[in-house]
Amino acid sequence: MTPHTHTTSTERQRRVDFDTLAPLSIGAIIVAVVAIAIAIASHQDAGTVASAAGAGDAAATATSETTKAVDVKDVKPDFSAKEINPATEPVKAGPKTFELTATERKVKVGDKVYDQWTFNDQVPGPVMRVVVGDKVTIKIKNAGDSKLPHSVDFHSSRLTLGGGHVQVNPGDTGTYEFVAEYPGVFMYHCATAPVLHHIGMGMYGMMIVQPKEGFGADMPEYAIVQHELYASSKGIDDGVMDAMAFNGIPSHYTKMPIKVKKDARIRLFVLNAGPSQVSSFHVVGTVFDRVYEDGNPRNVSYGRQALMMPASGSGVFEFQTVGEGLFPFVTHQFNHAAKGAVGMIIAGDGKPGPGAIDEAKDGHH
Ligand SMILES: [Cu+2]
Repeated sequence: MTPHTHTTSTERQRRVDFDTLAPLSIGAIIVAVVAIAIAIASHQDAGTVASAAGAGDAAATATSETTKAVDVKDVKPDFSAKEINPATEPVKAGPKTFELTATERKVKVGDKVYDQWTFNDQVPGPVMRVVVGDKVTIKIKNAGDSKLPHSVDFHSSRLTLGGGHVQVNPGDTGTYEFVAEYPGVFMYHCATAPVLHHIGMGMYGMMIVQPKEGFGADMPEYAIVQHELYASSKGIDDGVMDAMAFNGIPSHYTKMPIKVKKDARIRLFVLNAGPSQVSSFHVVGTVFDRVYEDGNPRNVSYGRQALMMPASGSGVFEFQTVGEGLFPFVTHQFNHAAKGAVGMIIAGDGKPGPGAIDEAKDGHH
């Protein structure tokens, strides 16, 4: 950092805040943040299972039996969890068709193997984006090697059971249509009984329904789904999660941060898929200029620090990352952040920079 001869109180505050970080490279800062998150998480995880495999069979029979933990070395995953690029962009109005394939897989997530039920082999399922008034066609396929029927309930629809009346057996397909009538950020999820287990195993995702006039000024947009990861059927029943995540992998965006320009204005679409916990979404180092509760611009509020999102609740968050530096995003229920519901936005070079503070001093702000 450039030495300053005169410092405003704001600037001093900022320099004090980052004094301990200043000598570190950005890489070291990220490593430190990750290390802190992991340290807290592993402290809290002490005594829990080493592997999460085995939830599937138990959940399939809808019993409350605790499945035995299996050492990760003994479980061969079908694949590693997909790293989800959170970037999303506006779409044009018009009919849209989405194909979802339900699968039941063993997925390596971090250093554990979870039994997961998925849409398109990813948890959360794909982000779908439409415009108010669009006719939406959903085509569901259930993989031939599935053991269970699956289905999809769209909260953005006004269909019976949200579309969950179409139950699809292994190897079969199903289809239905609806018109997206309300703008917002909506959950979709498997609606096959027991629904708690089908969601707890990973069958959910986000549909963004744009207002006809759009969400507002052009800015980078990112879609983030907060959710729980469970290691056993009993864990799902009792709401005792093994880990928490944004977009599938605990703490993933602390290792693969979202990078934006300095002073960036950005828009986040955030959904709490649950199935059983609430989210208190917050971005460290900023104040939300505007929040659209449930993603509907008519539910606007200003100057927010956090939004309470119930299970299946959501929000659109607009804010500025002032200057350069690190802007972690969390659920401010910090025991959940410690379990992996934490990510990182890096503005500019990631070092705490003069940014808008210098501009303010020069009278350009
Ligand atoms: Cu299902």
